Amino acid sequence: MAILKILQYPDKRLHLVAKPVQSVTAATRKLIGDMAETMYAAPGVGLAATQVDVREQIIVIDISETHDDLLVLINPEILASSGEVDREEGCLSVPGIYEELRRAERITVRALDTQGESFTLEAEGLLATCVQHEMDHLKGKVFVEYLSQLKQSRIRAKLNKHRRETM
Ligand code: K1U
Ligand code: ZN
Repeated sequence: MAILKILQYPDKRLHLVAKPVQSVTAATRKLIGDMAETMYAAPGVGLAATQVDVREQIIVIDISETHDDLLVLINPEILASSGEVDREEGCLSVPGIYEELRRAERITVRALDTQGESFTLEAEGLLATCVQHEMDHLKGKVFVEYLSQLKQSRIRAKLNKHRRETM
């Protein structure tokens, strides 16, 4: 397996829209293994293929503390959602920035697994937030883009300052 480079906001490639996976192959499973390793190493609780510069609808998530509960969603679709909840979000493509966003509290998602089999997942809490955050990445949307223009320009300035200081 390999650790992949995670694109950093405001990289334009984070705004590209991912295409559905036509067939789940050994190459798809290799990419999923690399994405999981990259997510665990970061560390993070989720990663979308868009963040590693691959335009395919693939997400990995593991919200367990023991890193042994990997969820893989290929071509995910939200079938139903209910409620609203405010939760603080972070993003491996926007390091050091945590902001509260309002999203659906519970969702029902249909996706393919690593064998190409369709399954349905009922999610709530952090898992539901994480699935919605990662599905936004597949659509080319980064969580900070829900915030006001003022907040977004402050975030860009903070990231630029941090990058200048660490160059
Ligand atoms: O999409 C990403 O960049 C991953 C992101 C997922 C996420 C977290 C929280 C709310 C919504 C979406 C992260 O993993 S940010 C890092 C993080 O949350 C974390 C890092 C170390 C330990 C536990 C959590
Ligand atoms: Zn993210």
